[in-house]
Amino acid sequence: MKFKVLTLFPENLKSSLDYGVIGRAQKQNIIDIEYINPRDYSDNNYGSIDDKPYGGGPGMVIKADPLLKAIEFAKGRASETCPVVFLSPQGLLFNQKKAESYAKLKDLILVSGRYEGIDERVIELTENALEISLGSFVLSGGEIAASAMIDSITRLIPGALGHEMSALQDSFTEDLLDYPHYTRPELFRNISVPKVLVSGNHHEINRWRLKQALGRTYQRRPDLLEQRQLSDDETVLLEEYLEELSS
Ligand code: 9D3
Repeated sequence: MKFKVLTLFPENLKSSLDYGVIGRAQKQNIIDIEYINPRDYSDNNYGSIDDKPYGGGPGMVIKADPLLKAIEFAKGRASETCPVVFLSPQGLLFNQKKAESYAKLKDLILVSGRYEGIDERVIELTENALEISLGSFVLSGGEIAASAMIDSITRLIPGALGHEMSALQDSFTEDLLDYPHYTRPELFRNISVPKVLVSGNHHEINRWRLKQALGRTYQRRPDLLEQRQLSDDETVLLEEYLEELSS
């Protein structure tokens, strides 16, 4: 996968992507990250890429011309139908399903904004454009969002995680929150590890873990359950979880 990231602060982004899983994936050529700075496409001698918003208001807006030129440069080095993701608070919500579909692509162009926003005509003039948000909270810029998105996509590309069980485990509790984890000691400040986990009965352990995952998802993220059909077994486990709560 080749990521092309348009950013006014390539060094900020690079510093977070050159380490850990993503750093390793780059060294192994599983992914490649190219940084493109719209400032290099400024049409004036001062390299200015922003201006005051029409209609007034606070902040500055990234100008259409240098940004679109930078996008066209990126597109010239990518496949014809390559999506162009604009990271923006106005975007559709990013999720694991989107990460999985992007992980299959040959290349992906990411545009991370700053300031109050970008000239809307850039989005209108860009083919295969889509706006993506990470959630309902305010970041100072799109770089952190781009870095989070690259991370979540990269770890889904075969080989990026090494031969870990993590990816396998994920599918067991797909679309569910994780079950609670414990390690030694068995008794800590008067709280003991759930008995079933020290029973050695792996059928019962798996049943308990799935029950906890279902129960916690029901309580904390009911939105995730609404997108997911529960099997008969899972329905029984969730009912048991709720019963155990009230008893
Ligand atoms: C007061 C208007 N703000 C819009 C909510 C302005 C504004 C805030 C933050 C404009 C840009 C930004 C920078 N954020 C991103 O570029 C961004 C973002 C985010 O802030 N939250 C979640 N996902 C994303 S993706 C890109």
